[in-house]
Amino acid sequence: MLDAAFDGSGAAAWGCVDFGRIRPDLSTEKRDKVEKLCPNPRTVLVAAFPYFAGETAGNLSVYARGEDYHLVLGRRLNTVCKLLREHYAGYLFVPGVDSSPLPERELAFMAGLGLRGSNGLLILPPYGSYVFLGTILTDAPLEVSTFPPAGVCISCGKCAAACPTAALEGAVFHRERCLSELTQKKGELTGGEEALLRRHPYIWGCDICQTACPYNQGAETALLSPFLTDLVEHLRLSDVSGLSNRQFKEKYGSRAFSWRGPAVLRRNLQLKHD
Ligand code: B12
Ligand code: SF4
Ligand code: SF4
Repeated sequence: MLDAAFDGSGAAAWGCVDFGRIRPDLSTEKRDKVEKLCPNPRTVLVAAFPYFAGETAGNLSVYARGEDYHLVLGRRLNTVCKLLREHYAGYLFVPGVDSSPLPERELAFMAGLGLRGSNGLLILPPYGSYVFLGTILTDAPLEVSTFPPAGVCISCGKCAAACPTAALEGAVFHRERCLSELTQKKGELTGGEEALLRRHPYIWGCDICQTACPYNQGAETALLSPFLTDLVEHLRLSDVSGLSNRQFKEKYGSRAFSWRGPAVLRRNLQLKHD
């Protein structure tokens, strides 16, 4: 039944984890959020959706070039949930993408999906680490996956060596130094942060530790057309200057790079022009 539900959803792999395994890792705040969504959580389904669209130049990170993955995965997971509700009447099925209180990568690793990359990301050959994760939280006692937990990557160290800010330091991730974080940070940046962004090839997100990874060389492309067509690979200052918030939303509201509004993109683009 579950295979049938995920079949055709655009997921390349999926698995099921007992909620009890992830519960101890959640803060009280996150547990409360989970229980608000689903008062008696029993299992979590986790699925990986490839998004690579090929090697092309641009100043937007690859993950943000197609339609916003929150929208795409949201639609796909809703269809899966609809089928599950018909089959398991009386149970709750709650889809989640990114903004959910669930640690999506850790769930994927527990379900035995792909490999644990030293850059912190889930690698799913032949799609590399270019996969988004989505979850379905439920109070249904679904059969949990019996695959062994995810293995580890070849640990070649190329991601850490390529990272321009030394954000990857063994098992430690310095989030505050990560350029993906800095491009998405609202408000004023420090002089040091500005200097880092000036040298950064992207104005939104960062793919450097992914492009360095051997598993991403010749990665297979996405299975879903919203990640392959109508791409925005590059933004110029003229694309976002002079737009009101409303005009910006109309133009780019369905893009993952729009969630912080136009001011952050303008700031990042202006840094390149200074
Ligand atoms: C906050 C966040 C960020 C922050 C902080 C990232 C971080 N490494 O902590 C910022 C803005 C920097 C970020 C950047 C990116 N993100 Co992000 N992010 C998230 C988000 C919303 C929450 C992550 C979180 O803190 N979870 C709580 C922790 C406790 O759980 P966890 O994520 O499972 O992590 C566990 C382990 O994996 C490990 N761990 C966590 N980080 C790291 C880092 C290293 C180096 C190591 C060794 C271990 C490790 O410790 C945790 C406890 O077991 C998730 C979505 C979600 N709800 O999970 C997406 C998510 C992790 N991000 C994603 C993506 C695609 C990215 C970017 C590639 C986007 C881009 N191109 O710019 C970069 C990659 C940067 C990087 N090398 O990690 C995907 C990852 C898909 C995949 N293949 O793994 C996710 C799952 C979103 C999604 N729905 O697909 N992200
Ligand atoms: S996303 Fe960029 S800045 Fe962040 S860890 Fe990877 S290479 Fe470093
Ligand atoms: S670059 Fe090497 S160490 Fe880093 S995630 Fe890829 S295989 Fe692992």
